[in-house]
Amino acid sequence: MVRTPTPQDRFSFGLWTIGWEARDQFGDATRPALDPVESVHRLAELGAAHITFHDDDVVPFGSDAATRDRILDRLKGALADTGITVEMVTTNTFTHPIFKDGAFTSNDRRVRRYALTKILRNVDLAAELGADTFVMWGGREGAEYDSAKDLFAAHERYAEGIDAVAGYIKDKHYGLRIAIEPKPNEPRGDILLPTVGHALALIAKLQHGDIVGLNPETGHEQMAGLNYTSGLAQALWADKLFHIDLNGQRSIKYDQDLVFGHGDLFSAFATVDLVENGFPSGGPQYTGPIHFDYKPSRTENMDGVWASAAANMATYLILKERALAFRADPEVQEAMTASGVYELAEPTLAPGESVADLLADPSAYDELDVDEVASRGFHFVRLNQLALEHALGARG
Ligand SMILES: [Mn+2]
Repeated sequence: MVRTPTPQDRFSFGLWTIGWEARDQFGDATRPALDPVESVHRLAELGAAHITFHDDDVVPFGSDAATRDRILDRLKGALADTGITVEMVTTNTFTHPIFKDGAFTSNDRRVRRYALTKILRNVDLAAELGADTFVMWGGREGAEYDSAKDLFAAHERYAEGIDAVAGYIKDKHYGLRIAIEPKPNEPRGDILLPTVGHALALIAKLQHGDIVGLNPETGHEQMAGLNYTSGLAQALWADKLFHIDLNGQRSIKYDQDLVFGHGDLFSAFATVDLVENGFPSGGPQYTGPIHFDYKPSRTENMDGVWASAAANMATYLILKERALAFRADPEVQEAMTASGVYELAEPTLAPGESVADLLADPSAYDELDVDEVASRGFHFVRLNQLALEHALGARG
């Protein structure tokens, strides 16, 4: 039996997910536009706790101030009626043709100034609505051709833009942190900050990097053939995992945005294991919203949209139950010990030991029986089979 989600599960959905009209590269919309107010009510009925949105998901691009206020008042009414809160806001700097060569990194300075203004105005809205996180996905920050960009200047402008927003957040004393969302390609041929690692490296050079972290998305890492859970782990290690976007992706191809678990299911189990159980020997753990950034497939009608939203939450709850059982199983703990999983937490040098001490220690090198040490089996396959059997519900 799958438990019914409750707000305590911290599930969150982008309004652009269920609201996607399913227009793609080759075909027209297959579904009608969805009123954000209806989305809030339906998500509340399904047991979600939060929504997130791009500015343009709620207020159409170019709306005048009176229209904007009227639309936002309706949304606030729905939030008050349901108890749903806004945990994250992000800015659309990719749909309108003005952004066709990027926002912060467009070759046209007028576009960069327009984009920065659009984002700063949206930061004000995010703060007003009580969001904790301001996501930046630079979907158009890139190029199709290597000759098109001065890539040194592009990184300078990208950093300048993020620092300008972070500095504004600090000046205004907003309770917001910025989370960069990496993606390797699509819609641009190549996108700047293509992976978690690239984004972490840029953050390290920022003036206001202390309030800038990551929003890694399952499919975005997997599109590059990378391990999503490993990306989350490095972001946690760096104290930079500010937000997550969960979905499904079946290997290296276009961005599928499937339901969570409908891509690489065993990888999804590992992701939930990390989020819910943390690292085997402790350390930082993700405690933020469980946010889904998926697209209901183009084949679905509105009934299918809501079924797919529920599927994300159901899959997460099933995997959570399995992951908790996996780690609680004494046989698994024994197998992890046999595999040396806990040994890795012990520093390589002893407390107070210097590199000179190590070099003078004959037991570390000259006297070490390397053949004996090399003969150790790590039994990782047995441990992985235990994980698989727990993931499939064949144990506990
Ligand atoms: Mn996303």
